[in-house]
Amino acid sequence: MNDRIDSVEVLVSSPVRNYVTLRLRTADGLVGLGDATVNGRELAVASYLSDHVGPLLEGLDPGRIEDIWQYLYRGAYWRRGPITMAAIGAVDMALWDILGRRAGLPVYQLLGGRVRDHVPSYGHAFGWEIPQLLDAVDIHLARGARHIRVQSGVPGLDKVYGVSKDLDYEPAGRGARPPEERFDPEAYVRHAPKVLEAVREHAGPDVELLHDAHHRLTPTQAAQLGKALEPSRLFWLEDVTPAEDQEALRFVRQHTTTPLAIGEVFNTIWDCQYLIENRLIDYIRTAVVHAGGISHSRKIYALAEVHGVKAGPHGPSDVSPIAMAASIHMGASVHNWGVQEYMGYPEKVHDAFPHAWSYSDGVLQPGDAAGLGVELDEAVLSSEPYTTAYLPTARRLDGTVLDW
Ligand code: KDG
Ligand code: MG
Repeated sequence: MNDRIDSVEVLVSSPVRNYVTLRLRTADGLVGLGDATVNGRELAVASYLSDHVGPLLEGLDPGRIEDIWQYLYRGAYWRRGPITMAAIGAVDMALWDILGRRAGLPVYQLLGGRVRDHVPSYGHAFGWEIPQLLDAVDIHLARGARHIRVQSGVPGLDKVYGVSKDLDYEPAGRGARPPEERFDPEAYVRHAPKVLEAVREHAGPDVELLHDAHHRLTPTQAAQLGKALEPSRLFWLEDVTPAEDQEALRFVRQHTTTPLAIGEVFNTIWDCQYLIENRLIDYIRTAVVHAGGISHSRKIYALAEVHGVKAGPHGPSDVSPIAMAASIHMGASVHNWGVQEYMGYPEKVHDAFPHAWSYSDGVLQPGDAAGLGVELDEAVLSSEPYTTAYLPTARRLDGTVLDW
């Protein structure tokens, strides 16, 4: 029996951007860290952890990882959803961290050991106009990237998902109300093929190109776009339609061979099950923090493996370096792995969460520190207080609400 959990702390702060961090301590002095960040809903998860989960953890055996997962999932009665599953995810990450620290082994070793020499990753290249985008692609190519996500502006629109006027892209806007964007799906569907064609022409045939449609097309528009992008031979086209309309992907599948990736807004295996079992996607995008942690993500990836679907976890800067660590440890040890999204972080975020994992030349390494290999520099972590920030909302040009 392992020593008991005797301290549960929820740290809400904003080193450059908002993060929610869970820290567990055991009576024999071990620490476990978990990420609980849900962009724009941080305080909801913080309360769920502080008010409803933390008190239940005190006195429990941290070695009973699966039992605690089941206890927090089934014992809550009300289940699933981004807030609940991020809270459970943070606890799960922290418990695997404690187990690794106790065993003196990196988490990937506890998960069965390495299956690859490095974890392939992709970063974000964006540009308002095509020449600017091609310059951004060149930067990624120069650093050895083999996978690059490309996003551009759309003529006639002043804001588009994934494109910012400066180098760092943080979609959440500070303030009491979400920023609002206007979007024209039809103009986007007309323009995107020209962009991807220009990038493929510029970058050559070998680099893997990814593109994110970000939930806002109809099934027919998604099918049209997928077909129009076939000459550009994408590695994946992401979130072509709102992920809850799962039958829509069957229609899209019938019209295009462009590989499809969906799932960053999913938070349990039951959200993913239909798409995976019917092979309506090629990559499942759940993030370890949002999908119940390492224990549950492993089950999602195992189901995906049976049906020829690969993992392509969500990894923007709103997934903290702790969750990034957990994802990289899984990327090192899960066979059916596609690619890890790695948007990168501002330097201060790396400083707030000193980590053993590393990025270079387009690939990630988990490092061999015990556990997840992440520590906290509390002075940096708490140097900026949390302030409300919301992801944008979107409307069509006529004012109709649209998925952002
Ligand atoms: O907080 C929301 C972002 O994580 C999301 O918009 C980023 O779609 C995204 C991606 O693929 O990284
Ligand atoms: Mg996305």
